[in-house]
Amino acid sequence: MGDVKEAITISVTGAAGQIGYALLFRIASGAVFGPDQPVNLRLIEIEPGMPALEGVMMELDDCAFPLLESMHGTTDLDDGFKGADWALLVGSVPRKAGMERKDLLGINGKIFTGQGQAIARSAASGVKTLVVGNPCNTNALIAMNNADGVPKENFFAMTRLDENRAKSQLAAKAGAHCSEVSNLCIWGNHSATQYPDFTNAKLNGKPITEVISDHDWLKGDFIKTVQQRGAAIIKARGASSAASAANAAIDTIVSLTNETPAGDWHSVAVCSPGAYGIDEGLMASMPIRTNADGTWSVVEGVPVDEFSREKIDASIQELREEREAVADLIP
Ligand code: NAX
Repeated sequence: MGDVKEAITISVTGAAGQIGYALLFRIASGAVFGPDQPVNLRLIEIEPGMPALEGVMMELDDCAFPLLESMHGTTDLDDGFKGADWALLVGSVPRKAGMERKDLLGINGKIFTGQGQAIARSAASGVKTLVVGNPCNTNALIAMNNADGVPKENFFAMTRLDENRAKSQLAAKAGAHCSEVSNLCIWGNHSATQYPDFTNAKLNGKPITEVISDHDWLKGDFIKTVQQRGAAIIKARGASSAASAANAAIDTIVSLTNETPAGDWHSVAVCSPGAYGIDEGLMASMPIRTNADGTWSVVEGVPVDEFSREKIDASIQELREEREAVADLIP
């Protein structure tokens, strides 16, 4: 028998929700951290979610996953984040009819102050946090600023679902397979202002703008389709995207834990170091490379033309406004 790796601990909030249901089984199967990496799952829910979480844990038991070393369900944040190597913040309160975006920012913001503080107190040193629960960029901003002593570069918010959606749309238009599309960056906020940057995207190494001659489509329907894909899924399915969101969370973690292929990048919102005219400290999506040593860098020198600049600026302005709306939650 070869050396058995020590288990790593993954904490997941909102574990009994739709995304949790599509995510936990893949983590426990080895699809995220590798086929030889045992995992401990610490599953966090609010009180009303606990009965459903019991059921999910029963199903995890029933899978008899060889890599699932232990699991624990709890409503207590310190208990839930205890020793976490990764904190996946999926749970949040959905927007209800009549609720303003600002109300949602406030309600969810309060959740993320407490979670940021508990991560700082109880997680493993070196913990990495990926926020999926919406509004994910600003929730991540709040958690990051409340997690005293945890490096800001260890906080991320998910825009990978948008990247994957954009790649599929471009491939379909070009009559190609989505795996042939590279260098697709989502800029800005995970919201309707996000900018899927087709100007730098490539199909088998060739600029997509040379492969797809319908530039009106690229500038119009393509961007709109990606921005509004979430709403289209809700309309078709009667529920928001869950399996594709869980899949994108997995892609994000895999991309952040493996060196990025030469010349390519992936999209994830990070704490802006001030690159590309994006205010330092905002959680904004931009082109990211994971280095061989496991650190990440913003890809430098990605051309931003006038059309892109305008789109990026609009999304960054929205992020500034969101930060303003939750200023009292940021110490
Ligand atoms: P569900 O409503 O199915 O599940 C959410 C779960 O979170 C529930 O079980 C609830 O009890 C729990 N919860 C609520 N507040 C909590 C708290 N304070 N602590 C711990 N658990 C808590 O939603 P689901 O479809 O799983 O979506 C989860 C979040 O992902 C939503 O905020 C959603 O908007 C967001 N999404 C983000 C995406 C992205 O690309 N970043 C895409 C998919 C999704 O829309």
